[in-house]
Parts: sequence; structure tokens; C-alpha cells
Amino acid sequence: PTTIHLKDYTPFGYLVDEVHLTFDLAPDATRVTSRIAFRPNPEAPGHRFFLHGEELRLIRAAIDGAEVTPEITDAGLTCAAPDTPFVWEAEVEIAPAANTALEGLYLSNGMYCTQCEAEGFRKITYYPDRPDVMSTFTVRINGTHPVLLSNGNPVDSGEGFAEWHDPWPKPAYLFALVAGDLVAHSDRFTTVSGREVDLNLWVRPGDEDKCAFGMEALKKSMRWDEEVYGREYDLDVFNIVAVDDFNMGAMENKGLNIFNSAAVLASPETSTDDNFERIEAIIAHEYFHNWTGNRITCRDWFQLCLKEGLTVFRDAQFTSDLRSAPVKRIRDVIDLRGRQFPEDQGPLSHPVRPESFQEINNFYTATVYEKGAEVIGMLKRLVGDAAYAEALDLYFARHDGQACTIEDWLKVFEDVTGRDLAQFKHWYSQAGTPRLTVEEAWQDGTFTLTLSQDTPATPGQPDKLPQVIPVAVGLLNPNGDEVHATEVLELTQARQSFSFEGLAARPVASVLRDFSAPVVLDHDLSPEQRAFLLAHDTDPFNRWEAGRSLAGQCLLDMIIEGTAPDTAYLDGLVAVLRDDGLDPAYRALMLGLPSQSELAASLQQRGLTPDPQAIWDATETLRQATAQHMQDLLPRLRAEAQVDAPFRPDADQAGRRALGSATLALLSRLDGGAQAAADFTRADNMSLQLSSLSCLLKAGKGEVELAAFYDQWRGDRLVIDKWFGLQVAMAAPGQTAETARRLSAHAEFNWRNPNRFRAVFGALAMHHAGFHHASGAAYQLLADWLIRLDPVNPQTTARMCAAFQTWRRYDEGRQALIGAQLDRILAQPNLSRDTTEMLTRIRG
Ligand code: B3K
Ligand code: ZN
Repeated sequence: PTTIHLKDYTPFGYLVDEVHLTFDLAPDATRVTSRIAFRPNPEAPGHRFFLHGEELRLIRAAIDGAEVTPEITDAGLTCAAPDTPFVWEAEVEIAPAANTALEGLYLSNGMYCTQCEAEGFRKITYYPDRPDVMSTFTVRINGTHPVLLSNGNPVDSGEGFAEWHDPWPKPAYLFALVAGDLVAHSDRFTTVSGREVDLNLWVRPGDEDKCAFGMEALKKSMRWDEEVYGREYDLDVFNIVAVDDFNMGAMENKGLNIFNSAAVLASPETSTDDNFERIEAIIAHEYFHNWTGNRITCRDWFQLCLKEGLTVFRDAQFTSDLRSAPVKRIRDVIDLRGRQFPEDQGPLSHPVRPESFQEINNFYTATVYEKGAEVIGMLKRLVGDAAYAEALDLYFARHDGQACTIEDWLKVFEDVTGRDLAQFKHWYSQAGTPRLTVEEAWQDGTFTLTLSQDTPATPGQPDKLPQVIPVAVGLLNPNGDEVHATEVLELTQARQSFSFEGLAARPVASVLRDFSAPVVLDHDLSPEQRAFLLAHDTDPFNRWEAGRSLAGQCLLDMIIEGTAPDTAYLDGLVAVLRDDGLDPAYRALMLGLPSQSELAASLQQRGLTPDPQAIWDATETLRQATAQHMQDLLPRLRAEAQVDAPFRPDADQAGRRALGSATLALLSRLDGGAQAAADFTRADNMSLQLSSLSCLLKAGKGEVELAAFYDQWRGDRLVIDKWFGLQVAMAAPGQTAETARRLSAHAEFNWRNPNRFRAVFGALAMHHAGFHHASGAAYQLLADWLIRLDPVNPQTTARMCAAFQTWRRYDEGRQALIGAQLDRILAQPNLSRDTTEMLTRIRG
């Protein structure tokens, strides 16, 4: 396999002025006719004329009307081309019905649909399929389906055809086409300058009742981007299509976003509160890409974080504005630690801007997206809100219509602030999670914090330079009052001291407030100091973090020393949960524990070998102790969590239901699931139905309810995904693999559908003690299925391989078991480039 390097970037030798495409749709033989106006690129003279193309059958090619016979390989074609402007024409045949990889043009339940990012357009026709080649597109679709969609504005339509024109130059990865028997949920939006935009959410007949929430989210996103970023929509129509077979969440194609059904369809009966929040965020994310991604795109795929990090950052701001900022921040940090930290601390570690890849689809990672967003958050914190806003205005003004780099991005900040960002740029080039160590000193009214940073070696990067780390700090005096408000310390050296003078008594330091940098914090506080912060910290994130670290320390002590649960944690928790001045959503988060995988990482960082079963046992013991300790409080919490108003998926009700669900989980440990069974019976929304069912399964009960749930939701594919996933997630460690195996033999286990595959095997990989059960049964089962899926859908297979990325943490026995499975998969003939690259990197 070839490796592509950032340092080898060269521009394409030709510019594209116009693209005309005609599709004659047919499942086994779709004809794609292209007419493309090329002209030599003055910035890259003398380059050969090469067009990407894969799995295409070329029927005819011509330059300026004269037929040509190009030289064709697996990757594309080349032929002699004029050094003056010319028109390229080609006719190719493709087979959407045979496309199970869900990249390029494919069929899903009889509907034609495309996915082109990153390099799928080359499976549709011959083209310079690279993001720095931008052009306007005119598309004619000939087909029998009632709904025929492409990018831009509708130009013409009639019996069996439709024509679309997109006036905004775009790279081919933003091309989209949809043809299906679809119905629209429609609305309108008037932009700030008065443009009338038709909004349509296209779904399968039968899904009309699941559109209203997504449409509202879209309108809120459009308004928010005008108000907060001054960005207005730029076409007469905005279409969203829901499709059942999709490799990711959604795709920001210009004017025609395509969504995984699971990321857009919502109703109170079928969607949990988490589903609603996620759908709202994804709709916003894809919409925000219209400016950060589409109008300003990436020069090459190494710059992916330019659009993804920024757009994740923007959608997080949106969610914080609409819902609760502290709750969103805490949830994002939980997610970062759950997905990005393991990636950054293992064999798949790569910089936010990678320097090489074999298959770019393998780099749509938590590091590029979530750490990429954290880097922007740090930049904003360092320059301040006003300079951030000014820099973004300059970015849009300067780079509209261009394909840009991280250098362009940083330059607008340098120009606006006069600040040198050379050191800050290490955040884009150095992989690994920095460890931030805090030492304290107290003398004569002066409190000194000495901060040191150290980033461990990562693959290909043995030595690291110090980075710029914004460390938000506040100080509390011993009676719990804040004596020094949040201040951002800028750590630029390996080790640096910061002093606070004139204090009457030794303060307690609240460090890394709001999680001001994506680092592992090593601040040696006593349980009493943590309990103090849990009770008094004015920073909501750090107050939560104090509880979290208390719980983590307690669990580690239980695992390492075999001690009993620490009462400092339990008492502190009770005090916070009692405080009905605190948002129920926030209190629900307080009841969470560090994930078992996180605990495994902490043990590894202490030089110990994690035993997944011991981690499971300690977690169970602490949960049980918490339930007992809080016994008297549980009824009161249930009452506070009660929602009397009609269902609304807003932050207030969602927070109450989250607290209700966390309380029910504890209660179920005391009453054997009696309350959960009652809740299940009266449940009139999916959050309650699912949380009560999970409590029953956890208690080893719920057989009847599980069957009832299945019967009730038989016809709803998205709810049935939940039914599959929940059983795996709630299985005891010794039963997890067998549960997944049994479900994979179920008649409804349509493994070619990525949502269904992930429902079972994603849940298996997430079940720490179940996946790492000493028998190795789960390793073997997952490997069997990855081998089966790879020839059908390499992208989803490769993504699931990440389940093995932490394998070096564990004991020799487990490493041998996993190593054998990795080798077995790697030995398969014709293994995809995607999976080969992932497993080779994981194998190390
Ligand atoms: N840009 C797409 C992801 C494309 C993934 C290609 N394998 C969705 C998003 O980030 O908005
Ligand atoms: Zn995105």
C-alpha cells in the first residue's frame, strides 16, 4: 500500500471552471456522462493530466470533441492534454446495486444515495478528486423515482428528470445525488438579509412523524450562525435526506445534507433524550459546515481538522447556548476521555494534523474532531473572545471560496492579535496527551503553583517539545470563598512557577477549570481537599471533576489495596445530591463514575497491569455502597426528577429524566428491580422505557419486558437497534460474548447495515469487562465478524478495529489472545487497505 505524505503536496496542474454531469440511473448499470471545462493551472505548469477513477467502466472519452484513448489503471486515467483551456467528456458505467461499501453511488432500500467524502467521487466518474480543485456543478438526473435531488438550486424538472445547479464552487467530495420514493417535511426560513429558503427533510413514507424536531433544530442552527458568527445561508433551498444505510452520522454536501436515519429521525416514543441532543448537534454541525468546510474548504486531507475541529467547536458552542454550558462541557470531557485519550495514548496516536496516511477514511478520528475542537477552545481562551470573533471575521473575509491550510487559519489569529503562534502550532503537529503536573508551595502569604508538562512518546514521535498550555486556575480560602477568580496561566516551558501574593491563609487551588486544556492532570490532592472542592468550587466543571477524581481514587484504592469504599466520596456525593439548587442534569452527572476503560488507563499509568474483572468488581461494589449510602435520599431525588408537563425534549426535562434514571439504577440495586418494572409499564417515552429496561436486565430480570419491547417496536429499525445493543451492554462479563453471538444469529441481525452491526459489536467493544473476558471469546467473535464484513464494507470494519487499540495495557495472556486475532485478520487474502492499515498500526 502507498503512503501519502503532507510534505509531498503539490497543486493540481489544471483548474476546473465548470462541471456538467448527467446520470441515467439504473441499479446495475448507471450511465454517468461528464463534461468538464479544464484550463492549465498557472501555479502548477507542465503537470500531467491525471484523473482519479475507481471501479468505473469507461465507455467513451473525448477532448474538445475528439475521441481519446486514455491509459487506465486501478487508480485512474491519464492522457495527453492541451496546454490551453479544453473540454473533457467522458461516459462511464457504474453499478450502484453492487456497491455495499456505501461509498460513491449506492442503493439503500431502493433509494439512490451518494457518499463522496473523502475520496468517493472517483467511484462515480473520472475527476481530479481532491479538495483543492473547486468548481461549479450542473447536474441532470434521469430516473423513474419521484424525488431526484442534487446540490444547489433546482433549475428544471419534469416527468423522469430533474436538473440542479450549484453556483458555489466546491470540491467533488461535497457532491451529492439522491433519487427515491421520499416524502418531505417542509418549512421555510428567511435569512437575516431577507433570502427566502425552502427547507425540506426527506424521509421514507412512514417516517413523517419523526421530522419535526430535526426541522426545528435546523432553523435554530441557521439563526444561531447568523447571530453568533454572522454567517448567512447562500442558496434558495436546503435539503436534508435520511438514509438507513450510512457509514457515519451525516454528511455536509452543499445544499443537500445526507443523514444516517439514526442521526435525524426523532420522536418522544422512539428517541431518548440523548438521541434528541445528539440529533440537534449533528444537524447544527452539518449546517455549520456550509461556511466552515464548504465555502472555505481544505487544501488537502491532512488539513481535515481545519473544518472538523472548527465545526465541532461551533456545534459545541451552539449546544451550550441552547442547553446548559457546564453540562455540555462535562459531557464533552467524558467523551474526550472515553474516545480520544485512549487513541492518543495508544498505537493509533496521531497529531491533530496527521503527516501521512494510507487510507484517509481512517483519520476521521476523535483526535482530528474532538481534540481538534479542544485546540480551538484553547486558542480562544488564549486570545480572548473579542479577538477570536475578529479573527473569525477575517478568516471568512480572506478565505471565502478557497481551499485552506492550518497555516492560513493560524495566520488570521496572528494578524489580529500580533501574537506569534509558532509554539501553539505544536498542538497540531505533536501527538499524545500531555501530562500536567502541579506542585504547590506556601510561604509568608504567597502561594506558588509549579506546573510541569511532559508528553509521552507516540508512534514516530519519540521526543516532544513543550506546548502552550492554558491552565485556568482559581483559589478558594479555607472557608470555601473564592479569593482569586479564574485566571488563565500560560504554561509555555517544561516547568514554570506562578505565584499568588497577599493571601491570608493557604488556599485550595482549583486547577484546569472548565478543562482548559486536553491534558491528564496530576495534582496530588488529599481526599479531604477534593471533598472540599466538591463542596465549594465555583467552577461547575471542576466541582464535578472533584467528585469524579474522588470516585476514581476510591476505585483505584479498592482495586489496588482491596480497601472498602471511601466515605469521603460517599458523604460528599450525598451533600451535592441533596442540594436542590443544583440543576438535575448536573446532579445526574455527579452520580457517574469514571469508565472502566479509564480506570484501566489510570492503572497502566501507575505501572500496573489492569485486570478488567477486578475493575468490574470494584465498580459494582462502589455502586452497591452508593445505593445503600443514599437509600434515604433516593425517594426525594425521584420526586425532584418527576416530570409532570407533557413531554418536551429540552434540557430541563432531559435533565430531570437523567436524574430519574440514575436514581432508578441505584434503587434497583436495593429493590431487585421492582420499581424499574413498574416504571417500564407506565413509560410513555423512550428514555424511561429504555432506562427501566436496562435496570431490569442489570438485575438479571426483564425477560418478559424485553420480549414486550421487541413486539412493540418490531417495525421500527432504529428502536430495534437499541434492543440489540442494550442486551449486550447489560450482560454480565461472562455472558457478553455469548449474548452478542446469540444476537448475531437473530433473523433481524442484518449485518450489512452499519447501524445494526454497530448496535451489537459496538456494544460488545464498549463492554470493558465483557470484551476483555479472560476466555478471549469476545476477541474471537469480533474478529470473525470483522473478517466477514471487510470485503463488504471496509470503512465500517476498519473503524471497529479500534476496539483492539488498547491491547498492550493488558496481561500477557490477553495480549497473546488479541495478538492471535489480529494476525488471523491480517492473514486474510485481499484484506482492504482500510483494515490493513488500522491493524498494522495497532499491531505495532
Ligand atoms: N464530513 C463528514 C464525515 C465524512 C467521513 C468520511 N469517511 C461528516 C462530518 O464530519 O460532518
Ligand atoms: Zn464535520
